[in-house]
Amino acid sequence: MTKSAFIAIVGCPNVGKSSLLNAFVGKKVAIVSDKPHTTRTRIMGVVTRGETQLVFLDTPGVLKPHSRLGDFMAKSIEEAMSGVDAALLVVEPTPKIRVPEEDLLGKLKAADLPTVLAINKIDAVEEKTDLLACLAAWKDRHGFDDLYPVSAHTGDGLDGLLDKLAAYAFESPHFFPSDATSDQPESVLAGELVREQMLRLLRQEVPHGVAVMVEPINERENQNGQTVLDVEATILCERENHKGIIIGKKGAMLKQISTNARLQMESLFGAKVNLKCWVKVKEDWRDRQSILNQLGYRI
Ligand SMILES: Nc1nc2c(ncn2[C@@H]2O[C@H](COP(=O)(O)OP(=O)(O)OP(=O)(O)O)[C@@H](O)[C@H]2O)c(=O)[nH]1
Ligand SMILES: [Mg+2]
Repeated sequence: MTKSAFIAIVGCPNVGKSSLLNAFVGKKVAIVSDKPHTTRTRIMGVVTRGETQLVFLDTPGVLKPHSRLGDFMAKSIEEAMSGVDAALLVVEPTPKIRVPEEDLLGKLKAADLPTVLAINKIDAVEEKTDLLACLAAWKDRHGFDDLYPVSAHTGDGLDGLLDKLAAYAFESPHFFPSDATSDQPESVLAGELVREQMLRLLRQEVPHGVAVMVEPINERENQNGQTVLDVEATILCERENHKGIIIGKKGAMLKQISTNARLQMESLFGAKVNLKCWVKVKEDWRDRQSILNQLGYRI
């Protein structure tokens, strides 16, 4: 008898939602960076263990929208929270409860959604008493089904958390094949890996103003019989000077971005990748609905 559950992963920016999703799935299906607002769309990650399939919905960190892209990000959190079987609220290992978290708690309560709390990054906590203070601060809030101190980096606590989440599964067909890991097509994952390198290598305002469009990926065999994926990515940025920064001196930055992204793609797709990247300026793309639609930032 097969079982499934849909689980929304919610929380403030940068708390490690996407890192946890990747740790659950065992593969990088969502990009990660040390800058807030890395995730822009709802991304599904799939974990199938025997009869039970868990479908996780990773969401952008809660924020106040400042553009149409921001509106879309906020809506994708709301959408993820409706129609799931449970929510996983991820927080930093500190006793401080932040305003957006208070808002989220209100929404989870209104939706009457069973919620588990994950206190992430416990590997970074030096004093045990700090963690105890954090547990105490959250314990009596909201009526969580359970609280789990975990680390997406070391894997600490994740088995117990997954077992707990699996208990929300109910009798139903599986929604994805048992070997599926994500609902994102390869071209979207490839674009995200390019964006991830920009988040890592460039200063804050530049990567937040970029989007990456990838043509349908062509698969072929080279003369040695190896599978090669041809990936053509166009990086959209908001200003001429940003274009200059992305390309770098004699193209050095763009080369670094594409080499790193290509290596990530090769490990994710298990094939050789031939990646070509172009940079184009499209002012105000974050507020232009037609471009947002093309990029898939629409509900
Ligand atoms: N020490 C430590 N750092 C972590 C852990 N999990 C995530 N991080 C770091 O926290 C930062 C944010 O991680 P993400 O997974 O991108 O966070 P997010 O919540 O998805 O962020 P947004 O998509 O921007 O909302 C990255 O620098 C991660 O490496 C953890 O278990 N321990
Ligand atoms: Mg994220």
